[in-house]
Amino acid sequence: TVSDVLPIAEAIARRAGAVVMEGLGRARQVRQKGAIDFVTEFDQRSEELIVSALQKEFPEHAILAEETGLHPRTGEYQWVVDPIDGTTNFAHGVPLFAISLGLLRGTVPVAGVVYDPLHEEMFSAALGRGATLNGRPIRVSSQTDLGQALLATGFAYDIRTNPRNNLAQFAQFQLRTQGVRRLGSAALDCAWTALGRLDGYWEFGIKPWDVAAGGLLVREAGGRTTSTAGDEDFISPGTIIVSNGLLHEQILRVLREGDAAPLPQ
Ligand code: LIP
Repeated sequence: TVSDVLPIAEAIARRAGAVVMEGLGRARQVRQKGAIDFVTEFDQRSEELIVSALQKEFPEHAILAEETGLHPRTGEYQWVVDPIDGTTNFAHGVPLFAISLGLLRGTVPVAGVVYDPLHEEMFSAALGRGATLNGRPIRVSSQTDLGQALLATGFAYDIRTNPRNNLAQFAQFQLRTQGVRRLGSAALDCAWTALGRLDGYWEFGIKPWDVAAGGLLVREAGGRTTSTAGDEDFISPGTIIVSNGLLHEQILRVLREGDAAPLPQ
C-alpha cells in the first residue's frame, strides 16, 4: 500500500535535512533563476541525495524535482520533490524551511512527508491513513469564524511583473481575519494548518513540489485542500487553498468577492 513508502520517504527526508542544516548561515547563491529566485549549493546537494535515493528505492517511479526537473518513467507514480522549501529564508539564515517529498498517482497526492530539520518535526500522511507529526495523529483546528482565524499566504517569484500578485488579497484577508502570516515556506504553511497552528493558507502560482505533500497532510488531518477556484485538483492549476474545512467557503468567498466581501462585525 502507499503507506509502505512513508518510512522510506521519512528516512530520505531526514538525511536531506542533515545536509541542509550543515549549510544554515553559510549558504551562497550559486544560480540565479529569476530576479528574486535563486538556488544555493545546499538545494543542489539535498536534491541530489533525494533523487538518487528515490531512484534506488523506487526505480519505476518518475520524479519531478525543483532544480533538476523531470526524471520520467512509464509507471503511474511520480514523486514531486522540494529539496529546500523556503530557499529564500534558508539563504538569508532565517530558520524556517522544510524538505518536501510528495507522491502523486496521476495528479492525486497519495503520500507525502514534510520535514522541518530545525524543529525536528516530521509531518507524514498517506491517502486514507490520516496525518501524523513525529508519529502522533494530528488534526486541523476547530475555528469557525474567519474574523478570529490566523491564515498564511505567499507570493510567487513573478510578484514584480504579474498583475495578479496576491497583494490585494493579502490586504483583504488582513482586514477580515485575526492575521495573515507570510512565513516563506508553502510546505510548512500546509503542515501547520494540518496541525492546527494555522487555520488556513492560500497562494497563487505555486509549484507541485511546494504543496503536493502539504495538501495531502491537510486532507488527512480532517481539513480541505482545493485550488483557489474550489477545484479538488490543486496540482494542475498551480493555486491552492488549505483550511480546517470549516473556513473554506469563507476563504473562497473573499477570493471571489475581494473588497466586496463582508468585513467582520
Ligand atoms: C517558495 C514557497 C513559498 C512561495 C515562494 C517559493 P521555494 O518555495 O515555499 O510559499 O511563496 O515563492 O515558491 O522556492 O523556497 O522552494
